[in-house]
Amino acid sequence: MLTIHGVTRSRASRVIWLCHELDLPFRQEPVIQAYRIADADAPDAPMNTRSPGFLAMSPAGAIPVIEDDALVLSESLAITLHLARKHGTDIGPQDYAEDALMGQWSFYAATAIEPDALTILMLHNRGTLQEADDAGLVAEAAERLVRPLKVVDDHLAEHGHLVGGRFTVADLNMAEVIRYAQGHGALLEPFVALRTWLKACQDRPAFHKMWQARLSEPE
Ligand SMILES: N[C@@H](CCC(=O)N[C@@H](CS)C(=O)NCC(=O)O)C(=O)O
Repeated sequence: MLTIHGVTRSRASRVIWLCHELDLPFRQEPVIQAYRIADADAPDAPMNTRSPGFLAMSPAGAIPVIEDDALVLSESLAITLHLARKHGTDIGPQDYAEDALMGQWSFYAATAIEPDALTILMLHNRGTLQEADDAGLVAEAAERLVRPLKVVDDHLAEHGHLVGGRFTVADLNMAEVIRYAQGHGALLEPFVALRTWLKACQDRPAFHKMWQARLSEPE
């Protein structure tokens, strides 16, 4: 059976959402981020991203990681693309061109959107703006995001989805990355097609199932 290493309050959420979309059974090992534990190196610390046992499997020391038979795979978007390719019906690529486009949108999410969206998650969404510097960083991140979000919004306004006119792993990957910036209402406000699409993605039963599991984990 597929094993997912990583708590749901992490980028493992992407993999778990996809597994629910695919009705794919999995076992979850709740490896937690080291920075969320007071003493990650203590002998009684829970399995975390600095635990020797975890590092032996995945030296990059980050979650999620999957074990899929003999394959050990890290990088959340590589994992979702792999699983969609392997198990996907409509959610995965139907030909090489779709495969390429799903990769294109996923890498765009990871490189053009995720770093600044994470800044917004960390400094804006959590209401931890403590210093004027933080407000400045959020404003700069939001300004940089306008261009890539417009690219996504324009595409969605014309096509409804990112690839193939249907919900695919590309939408899932992009929606999970844009979710980090979702708390910044003013940033997303002009992008009507994007907001409509994001709501539809997050209305999916498989997303809800993942989200409930996420909420049931300690913060
Ligand atoms: N690009 C990687 C990033 C993985 C990553 O940074 N994961 C975070 C949790 S969401 C983590 O494991 N951090 C470990 C730590 O800081 O100790 C991916 O998409 O999987």
